[in-house]
Amino acid sequence: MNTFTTRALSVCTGLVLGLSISTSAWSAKTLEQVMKDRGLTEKNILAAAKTYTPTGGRDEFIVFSSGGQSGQVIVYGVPSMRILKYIGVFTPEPWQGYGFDDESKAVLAQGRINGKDIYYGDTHHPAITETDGKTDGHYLFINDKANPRIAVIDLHDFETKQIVVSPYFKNAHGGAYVTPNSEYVMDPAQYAAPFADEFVPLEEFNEKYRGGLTYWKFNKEKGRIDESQSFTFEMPPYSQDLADAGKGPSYGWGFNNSFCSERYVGGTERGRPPFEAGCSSKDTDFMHVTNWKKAAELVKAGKVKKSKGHYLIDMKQAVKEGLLYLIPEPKSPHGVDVTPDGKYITVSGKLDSHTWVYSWDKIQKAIKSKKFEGKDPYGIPIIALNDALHKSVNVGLGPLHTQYDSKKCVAYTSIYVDSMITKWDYCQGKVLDQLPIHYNVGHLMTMQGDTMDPKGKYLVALNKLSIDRFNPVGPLHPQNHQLIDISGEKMELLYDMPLPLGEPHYAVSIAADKLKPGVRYKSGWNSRTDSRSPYKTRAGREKTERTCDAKGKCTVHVYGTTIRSHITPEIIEVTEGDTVSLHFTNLERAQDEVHGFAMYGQNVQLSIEPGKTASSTFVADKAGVYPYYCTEFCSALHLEMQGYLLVQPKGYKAKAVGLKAGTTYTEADYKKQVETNIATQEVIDQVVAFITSHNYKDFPTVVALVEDATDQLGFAKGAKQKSEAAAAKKDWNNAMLWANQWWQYQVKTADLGLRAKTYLEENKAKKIK
Ligand code: K7E
Ligand code: CUA
Repeated sequence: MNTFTTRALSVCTGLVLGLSISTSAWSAKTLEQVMKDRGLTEKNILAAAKTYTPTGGRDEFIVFSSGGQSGQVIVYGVPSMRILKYIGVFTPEPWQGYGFDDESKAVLAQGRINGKDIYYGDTHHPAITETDGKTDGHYLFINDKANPRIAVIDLHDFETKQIVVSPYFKNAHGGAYVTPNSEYVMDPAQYAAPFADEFVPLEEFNEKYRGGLTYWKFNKEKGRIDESQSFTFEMPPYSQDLADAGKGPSYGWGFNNSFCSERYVGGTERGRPPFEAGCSSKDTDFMHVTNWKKAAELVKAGKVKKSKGHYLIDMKQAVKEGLLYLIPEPKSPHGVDVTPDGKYITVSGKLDSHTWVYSWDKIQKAIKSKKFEGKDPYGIPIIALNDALHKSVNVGLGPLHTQYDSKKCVAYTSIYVDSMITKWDYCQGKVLDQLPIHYNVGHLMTMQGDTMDPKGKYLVALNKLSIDRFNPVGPLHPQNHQLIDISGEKMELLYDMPLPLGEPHYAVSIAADKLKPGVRYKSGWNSRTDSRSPYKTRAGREKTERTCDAKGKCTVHVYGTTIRSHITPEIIEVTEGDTVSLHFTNLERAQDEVHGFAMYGQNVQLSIEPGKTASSTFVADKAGVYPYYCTEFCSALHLEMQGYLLVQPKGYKAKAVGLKAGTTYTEADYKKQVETNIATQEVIDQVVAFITSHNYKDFPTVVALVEDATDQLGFAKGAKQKSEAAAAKKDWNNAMLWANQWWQYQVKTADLGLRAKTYLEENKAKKIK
């Protein structure tokens, strides 16, 4: 057996042995024994069978959950409840290099408030783009409540591409909700504040503080929000809350609720009762009904004025043009949800036990016949409750949010105070089933349950408290997402998933097969702007350029590359005080061959996915030695993927001695290495013969591996030539080192080849010759 296979086998057997020792005792047990040992019931086993996903298995649905105070998005699968990714959105996230590379810093900078960097977000409501009211899986939006912002995430690479800031609001809870063709993203304000960025005393609350609702225009082709075509409705200083867009018969309209329509301003310091008393004294608040389609036409016709660069529809204009109406809704509501057919709108009052079902048909009739019960203090017409209500259903104490089933008329409402899910019929107005939840459920989510195309099957309860559900980890508990089977008459609880990252308010789901994310970028890609990076670097074209301005300020641009297993350049020399701008292009084409780039003491951490170009700029303000390395275990010689930034003191002169390695090599060393390489080549040839004698082209995974292996073998050839050239000059040191490099590429080739061979064997590839 030659050196290579011996080494490769020793690695493999180690893995296999470890596994077999630990599983042999387990696998000998029968199912009954395991159930007895772990105290599992038959119901538990059934739940496990419904959620367990064997190794290599995939989920039917993908969930995008808000990451709450983490300012991120959490991605997981249903029914396995396995977490797949955290997406950095409003908060720097080092694994993805988000907020560390120049490209993503530019995205975060779009979210500055009054010029100040904001390093976190309070994400609440994600929304997937829709086409004809159905989730299409192209983009995801999420809002930041604390700082009134909306982010755009591209689902082709799961990266945040854009952040927009409201020019008027001082926070915004109710975004993001999309209109049926993602024409607009709805984003209502929450706590009223002056639209101007100036001090206004609370005594002038009624006159100068305002609420509102923004319709952000989304450009589907560009995949970006177009701020210049977005418009905002000025609204009374009620605390506008969640929103939803009309669909089907209610297409063109939007709905959002509000609380504290009492317009109470608090002030326990001034001897007044607290907010919670003053904001819940009336029996009803107001649902706001807006006509976005007509508003968009007015914008297009140039009939809406711009203020702070955005179109602003003031209340006077909205009333005059028939764009804004109010309808009483149950006390302190939380959630407004349009039914999949667009005929009804459900609203729950947190302090009521009823969910109210409004009829779009009735609302429309009242608007058309101008039948109003009066006006609010700002002159907005109010439609009487009786002229809008279809049913009011007693669903339980503290109802919050509603989602829909694939079955007609079936809805699910989260019941906060009673800690349960109520399944009910919104056409007939009757309760069908109730299931206890642990504990205090906030939002709930059925599969695609907020679209015109709900899939039923599963429901996830997003609970506010987890108390005793998991192993204790200190006073700050994980959140709990509970998976529920809703395929039958009765709801069945299947699984508890702890989420250790912020309060995940809301989540949206999509059938997994609708998502088509890529595995690599076009070569030299700036993933944040979706265009070729000006710093794209090809193999062999790496360079370092230093330019100085008239004042003697110098900038060093490093155009580098990464590929298994080296960073080019390996030595970077700059002078103290230089601005250093590193640009690395990952030359890999292979799936999952990401290289990281971290450097001592400079806050540099890049994640360079195949094809990506990522940059980092900093001032080398202190002379010293700064090692850098790759942070992804990308290959056997990953640890050797390293280099040095040498920051030389001003006026430094190198003493004329060459670089010296600790070891020198002889002709015998060189010959021994060449022998190994020849033996390794035989293994490669055998593997190649196996692959090419099978129908490997029918397996895209194998085709990609073969492509990568071919690349590596090409590099091996280059190193071999250098080795032979050095040997011809009897430069045994370099001959041996290049021969070793040649072997490194062979090892990578063989590794890929063996992976391809195993894949073909496991997937029963056919012999073709
Ligand atoms: Cu927590 Cu939608 Cu912000 Cu309800 S929200 S629970
Ligand atoms: Cu590249 Cu480790």
